[in-house]
Amino acid sequence: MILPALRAWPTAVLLIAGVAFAFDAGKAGFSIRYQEESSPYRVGAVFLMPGEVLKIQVEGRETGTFSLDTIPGETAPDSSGPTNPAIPAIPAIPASAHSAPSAVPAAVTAPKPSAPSPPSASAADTKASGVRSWKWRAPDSAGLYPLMVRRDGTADSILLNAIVMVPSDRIKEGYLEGYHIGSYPKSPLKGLEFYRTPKGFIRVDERTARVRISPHFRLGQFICKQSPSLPAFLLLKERLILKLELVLEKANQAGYACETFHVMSGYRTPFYNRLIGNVKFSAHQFGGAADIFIDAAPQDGEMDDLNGDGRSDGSDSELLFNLVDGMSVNEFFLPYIGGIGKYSKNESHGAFVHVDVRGFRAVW
Ligand SMILES: [Ca+2]
Ligand SMILES: [Ca+2]
Repeated sequence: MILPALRAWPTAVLLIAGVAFAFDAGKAGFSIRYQEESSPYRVGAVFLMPGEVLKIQVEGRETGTFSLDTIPGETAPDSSGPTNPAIPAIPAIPASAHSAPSAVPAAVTAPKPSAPSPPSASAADTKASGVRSWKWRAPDSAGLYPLMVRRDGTADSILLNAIVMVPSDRIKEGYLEGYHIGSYPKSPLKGLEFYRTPKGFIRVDERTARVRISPHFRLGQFICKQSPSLPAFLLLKERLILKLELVLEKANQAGYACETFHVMSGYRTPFYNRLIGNVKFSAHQFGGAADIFIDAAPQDGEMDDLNGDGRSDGSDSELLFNLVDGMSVNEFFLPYIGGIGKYSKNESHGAFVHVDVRGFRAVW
């Protein structure tokens, strides 16, 4: 079931894949931090409640000055820098002082006591580092508000698509603007934040379905399969998007050339989750899970024959599963740890792998 609005896009990907495809991870020359996430991607997304204040920071000790542009919205420089551990207390080193003594052999640099010292942390350094942290207040109306972080004077930038959600208190008898949501468990599983009853939902119409939420994924890929009609509402955790990008990059490095994953199942409403007989606390209901497969050659709606045995089945799922599982040993992957399950082909679905970001390891 493919939404009309999305039909044109997979076709374009197929054409790209058919001609000398080279995977581009889509990373900027710097990273930003927002909510609890860190993202190096040139395109990202963040989901906010009306009026919520979003803090965005350029990470690390990047040189140059940065600016944040919004259309529309309001921005104000964040003056709380020194109190925030993510903002280095040490001012950025000016570009001219990059050959710091510690980076050069001692014999060359051993500074004479009388040698003029490089400029100390001062107003000049602050000017060189510039503003790199902002607070942006989300508007009161639900919708898409693109934010652009730019390294001034360069083409280096990150587009963060801020999407203001519709508050969940507008759900009436299980329906939000006519869309069947159902009802969430009254309290979260084991008190975990991941399973908290959602405060708001992302409204997806034909336009926002096509919005990029990362270099290789669009919002429409995560709509619940309960109905093809729009608008729909969904939940999506920013961390899941980042995890999918990491896994996609790894898959391409492993030789499985693919521009995106086929998301067989992303968000599921409690209504739909119950309909298909899934567990009460399915990670899909909280926007933190995706059932995925690689579908690039051929792009036929089925897992590709990754192991080249002429069949699309559980052994292909196992290869993708092992790839994700193998990432778990890396320290950088710790925030993305979650559930991972492999599924073979049966009469109701093809081969796929479940990944989620529930915060603790679960394997099946
Ligand atoms: Ca395929
Ligand atoms: Ca196979």
